[in-house]
Amino acid sequence: MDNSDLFVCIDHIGLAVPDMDEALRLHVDVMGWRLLHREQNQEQGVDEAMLGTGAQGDENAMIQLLAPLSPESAVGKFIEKNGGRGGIQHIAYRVADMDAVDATLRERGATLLYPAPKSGTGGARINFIHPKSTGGVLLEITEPPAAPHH
Ligand code: MC0
Repeated sequence: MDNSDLFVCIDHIGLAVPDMDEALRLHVDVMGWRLLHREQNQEQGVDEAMLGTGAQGDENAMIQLLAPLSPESAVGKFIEKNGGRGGIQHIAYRVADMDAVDATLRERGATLLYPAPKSGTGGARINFIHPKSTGGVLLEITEPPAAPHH
């Protein structure tokens, strides 16, 4: 794959939040972001809210609020390690062809977490690159469903 075909844009920034209601008050009522989508993803152990702003064109990055469904979930552990506070849990890069990008990244030595993509927001196909192989930032790769949710 050519490098220019690898990532389309930054799809979203995932913020771990200890309390979803409080986080929505801050981001929607104070900051003026719009709620685009709500979902619970049991497999990932998250209650999530996708937020958009401005014209929210196709390649505008979104904010994803992630509240843990249990303390043992990835987001629950992240918050615990962070002294009970929220923070940037991951950055998600959008791709158009998950299978091709997955294969290219593996060829180049990246450590993908899942052997095959799992289900993400609105039916997206997602995988992650472990923070230990990215200089400390958890990276998500996401291929949105054919009809995006915003
Ligand atoms: C852990 N570490 C992180 C991190 N989580 N560093 C940066 N960002 C994070 N989010 C660091 C720890 O501080 C520790 O560093 C080391 O990684 C521990 O790695 P580990 O032993 O493998 O352990 P865990 O248990 O902390 O797990 C980390 C791991 C996990 C990335 C494997 O969070 C995971 O499986 N994440 C993928 C799934 C996920 O995050 N789901 C939630 C979003 P030291 O230096 O102390 O060793 S779901 C989502 O986003 C969906 C719905 C969507 O967008 O569609």
